[in-house]
Amino acid sequence: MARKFFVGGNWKCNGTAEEVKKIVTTLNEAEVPSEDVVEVVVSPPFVFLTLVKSLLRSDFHVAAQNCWVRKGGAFTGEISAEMLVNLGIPWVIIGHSERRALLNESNEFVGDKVAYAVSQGVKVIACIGETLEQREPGSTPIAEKVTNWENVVLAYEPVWAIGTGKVATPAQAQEVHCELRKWLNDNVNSEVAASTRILYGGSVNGANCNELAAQPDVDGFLVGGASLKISDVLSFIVPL
Ligand code: G2H
Repeated sequence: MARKFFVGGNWKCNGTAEEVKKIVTTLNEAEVPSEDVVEVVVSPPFVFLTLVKSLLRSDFHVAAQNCWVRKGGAFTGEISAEMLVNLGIPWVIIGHSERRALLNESNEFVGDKVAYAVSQGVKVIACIGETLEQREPGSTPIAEKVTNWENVVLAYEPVWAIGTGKVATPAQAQEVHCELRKWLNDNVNSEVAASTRILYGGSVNGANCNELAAQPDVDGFLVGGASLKISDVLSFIVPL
C-alpha cells in the first residue's frame, strides 16, 4: 500500500509574529509537489495557530503541539481537542519527548490523549521514543486505546538526536522503523502496519533528508530546528 510522504515542521516554543509570517511567506511561494504526493503540516505555538492558518496556502495544513487529555473545563493553561476542531485546526502533535521529559507525560497519559483527540476528529502525530524497551510500552497504550488508525501518524524520535545535530543514520532509522512496522503488524493488524506512516524526527536538515527519505519504512519527517530556518524550510518537501 502506498503511503503518502509526510513532512511536519515542529516550531516548538519559538518565533515572533513577524518571524512566523516570514516562514509562511516562504512556504506559500514555494513550488512543491502536489498534496497528492506530499502532505505538509506545520506546527506553530498555540498563540500563532490561527494567524498561520489564516495566511498559509490551502494545500498545507496546521497542527497544534499538544492538547488536553479529555474534554476541556477547569484546566488552566490547557487547550482542548474541541477547541482545535472549532478553529479548524486538523492536526495535533502528542507525546513529544520534550513534554514527556520536562512535564512528566507518561505513556498512559499520551495514549489517552491520542485516543481522545482521534475520537474528536483531530488527526494525531504521535511521538514515540528511543530504545525498543521504551518503544514497546510507548506504543502499547496508543495501540490499546486507538481504534481508528487512519488519523494517526507515528513519529519516531530518538532522544539523543533531538536538537543535537546527531542524526540517526539512514540504516539506523530504517531498522527501527521496520521494527515498529512489525510491532504494528503483530500487535494491531497487517492493514494498520502497511498503511500507517512512520516519520523520523531528530536533527533532520536539508543535507540529510534525502538519504533518510530513501529508506523504505521512512514515510516522512518531523523537523524541528531546521523547519525554522528560511534557507532550509523547503528542502524537506522532496518527493521520492
Ligand atoms: C525532534 C525534532 C522535531 P529537531 O524534536 O520534533 O526537532 O529537528 O530540532 O531535532
